[in-house]
Amino acid sequence: MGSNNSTLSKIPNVGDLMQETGFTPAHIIRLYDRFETLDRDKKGYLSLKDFGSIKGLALNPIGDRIIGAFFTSGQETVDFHTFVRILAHFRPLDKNQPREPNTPEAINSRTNKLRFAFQLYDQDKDGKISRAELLHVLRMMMEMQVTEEQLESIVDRTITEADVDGDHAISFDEFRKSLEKVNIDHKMSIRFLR
Ligand SMILES: [Ca+2]
Ligand SMILES: [Ca+2]
Repeated sequence: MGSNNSTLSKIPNVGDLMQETGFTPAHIIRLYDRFETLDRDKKGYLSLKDFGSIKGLALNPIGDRIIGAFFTSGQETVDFHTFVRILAHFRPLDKNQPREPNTPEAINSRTNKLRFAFQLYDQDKDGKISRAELLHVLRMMMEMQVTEEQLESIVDRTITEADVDGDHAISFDEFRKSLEKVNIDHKMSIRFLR
């Protein structure tokens, strides 16, 4: 336990971080080890290059988009707190732990998971997934499995089915409604923590 406690004591505001993300002390210690391993030059932060060594991401067709999510506010480095906050989106929902009233929504709530997934598509951040944005992501995900023609028809069908207000794009609400029955934890099971 001694060495574990000393890991935790190295992390500023670790109590707040655990509360915000729902990670246990054991999770945080594991993530800290992971962070230190990724930070090969011992800079105290991660750069884009450090993410290249995460195998699960290198193999993920939209791995670049997920890595991009760590750098969303335009900064070029990721500190431990940002690292943990982004990863918290991938923590499975706590089905047996109803939210206490008056507490902020958990990072890994269904809505926040969907928001995270939505912004992987919405690259220009205008709040809508355009046909071109959807086409781009699906092309990455499907790679060689379908022809361009099939891909375009999948995209058109997806937009037609999801688009309620008829602007030929998918808003967050439309996105959420179209994924109502999907198990989001399964969709987001990107196992780069192991
Ligand atoms: Ca957009
Ligand atoms: Ca729409």
